[in-house]
Amino acid sequence: MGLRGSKLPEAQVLFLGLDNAGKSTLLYKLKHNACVGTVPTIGFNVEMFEARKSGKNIALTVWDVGGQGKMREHWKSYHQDAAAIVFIVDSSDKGRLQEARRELENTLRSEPLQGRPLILLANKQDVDGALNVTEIKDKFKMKRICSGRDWFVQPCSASTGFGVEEAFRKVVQMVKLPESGPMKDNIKERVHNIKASRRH
Ligand code: G3D
Ligand code: MG
Repeated sequence: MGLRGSKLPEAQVLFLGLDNAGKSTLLYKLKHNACVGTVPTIGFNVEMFEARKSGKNIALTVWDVGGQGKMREHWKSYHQDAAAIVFIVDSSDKGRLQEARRELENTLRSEPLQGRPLILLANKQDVDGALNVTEIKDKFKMKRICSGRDWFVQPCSASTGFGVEEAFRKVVQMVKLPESGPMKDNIKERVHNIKASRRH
């Protein structure tokens, strides 16, 4: 079952990337078409989306997992269930591109994520001097690090909305639905457990 008890075929999508890349801004732009003021994510944000794939309605649960301290111990379980990875890059922050690339490479090495599609979002395209898609592909050595999986680089701006719809459509197109319909894992229960463990 999904967050709202949906019986639709469901897949989980992970938003990853360095802090300040724009993950939370993008999540809320997608969900509410609004620019909400974000604060650094402590823990996680999660939203449910419905979409159409191959003529069927599906549900996507999108996890925007904060990078801080205690949450890291939960990352493995997010990797286990992720049907697609969306890695968000601040294309205007040249000083942190190498750090972002290393983070992406580490993510792609994770055993449960082998073969899962990757959509890399070259975010903050509205900022003067932001690297374009060709430059990002080159800097991240995408062909080399993504061999063995489907991948795509989409330019976008979570602030202005440029490229955001296209990014979502690409995720829907590339995500692989789990074979046996709704996930066994009860997401509501997992959210509850994670919240409970954060209180301790
Ligand atoms: P994170 O969730 O990846 O850590 P946030 O990142 O979504 O919290 O965004 C970090 C900062 O980047 C926010 O600015 C946010 O407004 C800004 N941002 C996100 N996407 C874009 C974009 O496409 N263009 C521009 N120009 N800014 C963006 P503040 O100032 O609130 O810290
Ligand atoms: Mg955040």
